[in-house]
Amino acid sequence: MARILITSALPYINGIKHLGNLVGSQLPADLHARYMRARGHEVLFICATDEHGTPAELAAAKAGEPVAEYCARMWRVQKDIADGFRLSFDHFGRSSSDRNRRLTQHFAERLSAAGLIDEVMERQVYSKADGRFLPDRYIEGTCPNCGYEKARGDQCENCTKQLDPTDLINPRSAISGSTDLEVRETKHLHLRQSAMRAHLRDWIDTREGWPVLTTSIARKWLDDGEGLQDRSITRDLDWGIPVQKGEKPWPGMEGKVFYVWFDAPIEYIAATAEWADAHGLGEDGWRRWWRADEGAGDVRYTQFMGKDNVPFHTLSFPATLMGSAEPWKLVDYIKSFNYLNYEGGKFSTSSGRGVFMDQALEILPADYWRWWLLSNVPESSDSDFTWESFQNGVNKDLADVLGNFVSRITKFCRSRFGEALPEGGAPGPEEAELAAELSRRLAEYERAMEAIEVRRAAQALRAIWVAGNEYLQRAAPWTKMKESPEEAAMIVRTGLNLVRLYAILSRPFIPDAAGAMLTALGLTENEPWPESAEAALAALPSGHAFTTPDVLFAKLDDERREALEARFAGKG
Ligand code: B3M
Ligand code: ZN
Repeated sequence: MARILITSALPYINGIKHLGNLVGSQLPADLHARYMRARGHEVLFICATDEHGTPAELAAAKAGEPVAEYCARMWRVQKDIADGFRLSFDHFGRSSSDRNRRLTQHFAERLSAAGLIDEVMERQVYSKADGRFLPDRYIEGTCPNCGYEKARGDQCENCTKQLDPTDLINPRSAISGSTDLEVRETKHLHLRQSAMRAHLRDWIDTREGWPVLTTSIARKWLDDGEGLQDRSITRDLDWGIPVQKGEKPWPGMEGKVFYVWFDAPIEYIAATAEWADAHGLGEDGWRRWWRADEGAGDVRYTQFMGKDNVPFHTLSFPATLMGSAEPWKLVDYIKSFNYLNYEGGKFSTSSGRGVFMDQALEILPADYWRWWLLSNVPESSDSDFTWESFQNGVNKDLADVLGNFVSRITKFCRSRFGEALPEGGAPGPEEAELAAELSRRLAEYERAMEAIEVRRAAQALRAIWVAGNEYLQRAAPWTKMKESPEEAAMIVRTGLNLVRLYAILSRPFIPDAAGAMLTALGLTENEPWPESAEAALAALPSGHAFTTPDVLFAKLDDERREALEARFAGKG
């Protein structure tokens, strides 16, 4: 048994996420957590809302709410939706927690003591109309790199280039639209990432077996030098973690807060502490996951995120941890994802294009989405959500293959033998062949799940479902009832054991349907992972009672699909 720490990138607080956000971090992280738990490992799965920075302030202002109240309310909304999708976080924290404040200020103090923080007089854009500085998203203008006209002060959404507010051409305030801007001096803290460049490069170069998507992004930043310029870790904002050296004031930095990307990843640690607090586990409770000198040496830590978050996790956050000169646990594996598009374009909140997490759950239960999203995850390239593909995945894989199998075998047994596994007969060559195929497929499935190759795992699981259907079709117990009822009984027993096996193997992907299958068989979620396919085919003995479950998956018909297509097409 191993100890496995899993974090998903923290969803930003400013609104409900779309399906692309879900499939780019939280959902595959949940798949991994569920699988590792099923294999008997000690798993800690952590997520939280990312609550600081300009987007939170802007969204709260738009909602007409004080930002603290806005964040508290949106945390609840996001938590309920996460529950709705059955994301099995051990803790869903908040980056505005007191734990995160203390840890963030602690890291700043350590980095300063290590000589890795410079106090720099910066030239920042000040808006006279708004009476304030305009950091990050408070300012918009034309991207100097690609000419996109709605680039924000921190980054161009179009070409992903990281920007400084003063880089923008034709800048304007995102609050008032005012162009009456001037550049003023203001003091900020810079993290000397450049001083850690060689160290970070060594670390990246020695990460074996990391996905190319992850390391190529990290190397690009290292080589360009772009990501490793010394970057400001503070802002002129009200909302955020006050700049302090540990619990002491930081002279000259009064009224400023840490930059959201400085404190957000620290929340992975802080949320673990929040979790320990909530369970009365004390300081050791979280430190054994995060401090190499206090037991975290044998933890395997995996992070999940979209590709745009990779630089912060391969360079900035490790720089914070390494720079502290304390033995913090570094990530062992970063699984990153490409983007999910919507019907050939981008998801868009502003034009109502694409499906958002709350809407999805109103349309169909979580499992339908989980299955399609995970089996089409943008792993090796961007992928595209289309209603047609979704309809196909639901109708073919879930309804025709898995759902149909479960319904056919349970109904047949009930009508011919009653609701218990029938007695008689002994497995023959057909069953041996089935066992051999399943054991090959099972090994494939396990290999893919261990390696977090999500699409491959989904394919292997689908092939396992198909194998059962084909077996049932070949063995045809309905035609054997007359000439050889014993043999028919044995086939039915094998089929009902397949239902059990499918429930156990499918749980990480479709937990609700798997739960319904187990319940129908009078079993609980504690059914162990199969030792072998052969043993699994005979796990439930004759006489074991079951109930016939309701339809597991309903089909999505053309009419409904067309209505949904129209509803989410966006305005214009
Ligand atoms: N909040 C993701 C985003 O909103 C960002 C992730 C933080 S992970 C520490 O793009
Ligand atoms: Zn650009």
